[in-house]
Parts: sequence; structure tokens; C-alpha cells
Amino acid sequence: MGQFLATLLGSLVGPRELRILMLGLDAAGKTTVLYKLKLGEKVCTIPTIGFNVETVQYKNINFTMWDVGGQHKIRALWRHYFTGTQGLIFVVDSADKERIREARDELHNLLSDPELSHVTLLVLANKMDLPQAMNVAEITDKLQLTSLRQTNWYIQSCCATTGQGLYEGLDWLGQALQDAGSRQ
Ligand SMILES: Nc1nc2c(ncn2[C@@H]2O[C@H](COP(=O)(O)OP(=O)(O)OP(=O)(O)O)[C@@H](O)[C@H]2O)c(=O)[nH]1
Ligand SMILES: [Mg+2]
Repeated sequence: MGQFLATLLGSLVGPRELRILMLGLDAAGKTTVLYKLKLGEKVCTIPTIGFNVETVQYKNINFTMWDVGGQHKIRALWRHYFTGTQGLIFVVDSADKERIREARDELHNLLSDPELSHVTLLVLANKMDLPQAMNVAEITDKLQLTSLRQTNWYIQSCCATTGQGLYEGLDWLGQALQDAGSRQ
């Protein structure tokens, strides 16, 4: 009944707007995620130097997604995109065992910033199609997600090239941000 009323209300008042920031190490798959959601296609990407921004409409929500390049030398620019962020999507290459600690450090560093301290966090454990990919439990452990001060997080396994898992992630994010909004 609650969901029915939410859908009815949504169709009367128009889509909800959410500002989402998508970060993660270079080559994690952020741009691939963005354009798979936007176009429904696997696009050929080149490393992002600045940012890409697209609005993805899904279930009466407009997710405005900011995808910022993750190369080491340009990570200092990430903070310029923090203001107004409601949801953070942190994309991880699940097969990159060598850099998972680097990913952990970047994530914890991000969440220590006052502007992101209350953000709702979705971790996308990407590239699950690769044979050497770590599973969700291993990535949760290696990223030390359970030690985060934020309680509002979720980890979703996915494959950006096929799209598997991406909408499940958006489902969680949309619902979690709705719940967070109704508590305020
Ligand atoms: N096998 C596999 N490859 C993927 C997947 N997602 C992305 N890739 C590949 O990973 C490479 C990097 O993807 P990008 O989307 O450009 O990575 P990014 O996170 O945007 O990188 P930066 O822009 O440098 O921060 C590309 O060759 C993608 O095709 C996936 O789910 N599986
Ligand atoms: Mg990119």
C-alpha cells in the first residue's frame, strides 16, 4: 500500500531529483557504468580527465550522476564535486587485488570529509565477469566497510559491460535516499 501510494504520488508530482557522485580508482569502470545506464550500451571509454554528467531516469527518479576521473594525479579534484551530493557510488574493480587497499584508503578518506560524512553510500563491486574477481564478502572485508561511521551503505556486485546488478544498485540507492529523506 505504501509503495502504491508512493508511486501514485510520484506520478502526480513528477520525478524525484537526486544528485549522485560516482568515484573510484581509475579504470574501475565508472564511465562504463554511467553510459550503460544512460544508453543501455557498452561504450568504448578512454580515461576520464574531467568529468561526465548524465541524468538517468529510473522508477520516477532522476539520478543526476557525476562521473569524475579517478587517475591518481586528478583525485584532488574530487572534492570540488562534493557539495549537494546525496548519494555516493564508489566503483571498485573486483578483480584488482593489487589496488584494493588503495581503493579502501581513498574511500575512507572521502568519507572523512565533513561534506560527505552523512552521504548514502553504494559500493559497486564491478567486473564480476572476470574469473579472478573477489566476491562481495571479500571486498566488504578488504574495504573495511563495517568499520565505517556511516551506517547507510550497501555493496552490490555488478558487471558494467553487461549491466548485470546495476539496476539492483539503483533500487537500493533510491529507496535508501527516500528513507533518509523521510527521516529528516
Ligand atoms: N571485464 C570487464 N571490463 C569492464 C567492466 N566495466 C568496465 N570495464 C572495462 O574497464 C576499462 C575501464 O573502464 P572505464 O569505465 O573507462 O573506467 P573509469 O572508472 O571511468 O576510469 P577513469 O575515467 O580513468 O577514472 C574499460 O576497458 C572498460 O571496458 C566490467 O564489468 N567487466
Ligand atoms: Mg571514466
